[in-house]
Amino acid sequence: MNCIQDWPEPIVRVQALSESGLGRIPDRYVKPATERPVGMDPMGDGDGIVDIPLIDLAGLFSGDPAMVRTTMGRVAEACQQWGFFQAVNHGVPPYLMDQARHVWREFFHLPMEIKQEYGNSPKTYEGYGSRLGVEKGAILDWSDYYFLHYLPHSLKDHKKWPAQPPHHREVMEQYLGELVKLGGRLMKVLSLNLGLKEDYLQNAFGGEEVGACLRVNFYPKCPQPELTLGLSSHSDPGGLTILLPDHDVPGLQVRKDGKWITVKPAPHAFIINIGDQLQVLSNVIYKSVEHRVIVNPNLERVSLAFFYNPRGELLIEPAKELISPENPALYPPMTFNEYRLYIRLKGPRGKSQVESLKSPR
Ligand SMILES: O=C(O)CCC(=O)C(=O)O
Repeated sequence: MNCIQDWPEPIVRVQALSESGLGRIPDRYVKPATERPVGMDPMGDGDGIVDIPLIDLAGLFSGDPAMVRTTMGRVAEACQQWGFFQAVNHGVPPYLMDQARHVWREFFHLPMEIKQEYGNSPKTYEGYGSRLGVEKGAILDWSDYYFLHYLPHSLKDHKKWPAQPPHHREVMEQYLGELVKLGGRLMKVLSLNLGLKEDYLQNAFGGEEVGACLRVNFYPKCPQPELTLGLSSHSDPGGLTILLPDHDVPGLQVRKDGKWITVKPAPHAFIINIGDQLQVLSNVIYKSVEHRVIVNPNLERVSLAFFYNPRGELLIEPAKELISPENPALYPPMTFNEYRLYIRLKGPRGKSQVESLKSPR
């Protein structure tokens, strides 16, 4: 799928840089002045007034039609106005969320030679990585990550998942199984909220065999957080993202009306956001929104981003039911495999791809 076979430069692990105790970050990580996180709010305390919506999903499963309607309404509003929300009472057991984060933190603290066995290449991105994009000389982000496939079954390969710490694969199988269920439930809510049949989006994504993958982000402590980013601004290229943040360490910032808002994670909440493929399918009723991650001088941070995506070879285009002479389709059909080549080659670049493909109204 991707013609690039290898990284353009030797890979440097950001964690190793951080642990070397350096006082200044190398120039490779210094962002241009316009991209630096001015007015940082590393603990998400801010003015405490603005945050993304927090939605209690228990209402969806309550059996009470009024509660179901109210909750669906809140989800619809969040998808249209924010492209982001936090969800509590989502059905995934809290102990499993904690275990999943814990086994990954343990993985990143294994000796480097064990982690290097899983070193990735830009061909598939699977494994242990330290950069997105293959442009020689690019300014890099202050993070390492691990990427793996869960669905479709043909792409899942346990040999590419860490074998350590013990129980890692077992915990992740259980966790990812739960997230696929949650993703499926949310697809129904999002479809109905668009006035589509309940199974519309699920079918558009491939039915039983959607694409599902995980990127675990590890943001080491950074001696000069004001000069860099853990992850540059981007919208997610896929369908729906279900993020397990680090509950103790805020870092995710969402762009709203030109301002960056630091999300304050609620206990055992997931942060859910719309990706570009849902912006396309909904013909921009739902919006994918730019977000980025700031880093911290005293605390490392771990987050698990689960991507519920269309299967790679399916054509994605605006739903016919949402198109009319007054609302023409804003996007041409494109497979997700073709679509995601952009971020895989260029790295995170705000909303440039989804905006450049949109036809002017
Ligand atoms: O670490 C985070 O909070 C966000 C991660 C993210 O945006 C991503 O992995 O795409």
